[in-house]
Amino acid sequence: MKLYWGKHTCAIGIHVLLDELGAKFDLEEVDVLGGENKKEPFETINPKKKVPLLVRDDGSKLTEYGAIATWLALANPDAKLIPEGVEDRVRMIEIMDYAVGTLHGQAFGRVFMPAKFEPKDLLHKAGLGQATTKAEGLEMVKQGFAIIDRQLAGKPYVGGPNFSIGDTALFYCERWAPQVEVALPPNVAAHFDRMKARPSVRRALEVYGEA
Ligand SMILES: N[C@@H](CCC(=O)N[C@@H](CS)C(=O)NCC(=O)O)C(=O)O
Repeated sequence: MKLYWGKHTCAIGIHVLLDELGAKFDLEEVDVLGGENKKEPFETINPKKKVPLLVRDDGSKLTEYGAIATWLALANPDAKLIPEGVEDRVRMIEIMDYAVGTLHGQAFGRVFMPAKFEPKDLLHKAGLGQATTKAEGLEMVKQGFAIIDRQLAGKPYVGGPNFSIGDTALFYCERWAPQVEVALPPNVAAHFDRMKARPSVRRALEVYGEA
């Protein structure tokens, strides 16, 4: 398998899962900050122009965080990366979807790439565009973590007692919080510490230059 990744990106969560599984995988770095994802050859490799992209051993490509994580879990059932109980499972999916779609896609997206969320007319003309969008994004980041904090009350991992694929989605969002100077609320901060104590996370952070 080959994982296309970028230094500051959510691909780190998939890296953690591959490591947890003891999978053999190659890494192909894409300079996302430098815009390499929007140029050839990557834009032909993944027309979505995003990482993570997982190329599986049969050569097929898989995109979207939740799909890649779910496939890794289903293809390796012994690792039990999806909670078994129905309630734990749906709670895990609830947080994973929220982390990927809202916290990442909507909130951090506004902070890191405000131009993508702006009407290209009035705000720009008034010189208010990026600052307004970033401030809105930061507020959404704080609200998002506050919601997850309540959902994490009394449980160590997003799916209950055990680590699962959903934890890696929350982890990659937690990793961005210090970069935007947002303090994590207590249950989320404890989850982040728990994640950073995992050998798989420590090894991934080394690759991402943050150990
Ligand atoms: N919906 C995608 C989102 C992936 C995504 O937004 N990746 C970011 C890095 S964290 C990216 O490649 N961004 C490049 C860009 O938007 O130009 C998923 O779930 O995998």
